Amino acid sequence: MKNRWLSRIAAIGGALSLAAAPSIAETHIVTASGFEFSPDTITITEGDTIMWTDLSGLSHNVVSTDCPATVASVANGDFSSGIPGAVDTYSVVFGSAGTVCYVCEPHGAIGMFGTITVEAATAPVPTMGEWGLITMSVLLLGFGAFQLKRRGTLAAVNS
Ligand SMILES: [Cu+2]
Repeated sequence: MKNRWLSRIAAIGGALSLAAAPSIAETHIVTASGFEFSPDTITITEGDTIMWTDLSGLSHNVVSTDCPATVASVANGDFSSGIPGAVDTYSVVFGSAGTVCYVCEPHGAIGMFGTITVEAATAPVPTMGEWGLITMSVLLLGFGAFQLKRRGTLAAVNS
């Protein structure tokens, strides 16, 4: 009887831990390729990072602008990699859903700009308390499986 309850608790715990499975934040690379960003449009998930690379070779930078980005776009102050060519890589974490536009200041007028679409995360990232609950659920699931296996073994011995 006790084992049956443990098994049920373990099954519920397993289901809870699957339901609360966190989405893993990713880093997406956008390369300054010649006088273009590649890719120049990208869709990411809330919490993801964009890392721009190869900014120093042809003196590029990355500055946020209002959307849509155009050849006339200017910095809006949300983020900036600084003086063109000063850094080779630059990263920004996008924590909220929406559309973000950016431009390379020296080359924006010849079309070097891009757009990032940030989609809402499908599941919230668990808090530390939720991680504890998930850990406990996995342990209960494992214990339940162990109990089921042990009962099966005992039944075989007794028959
Ligand atoms: Cu540039």
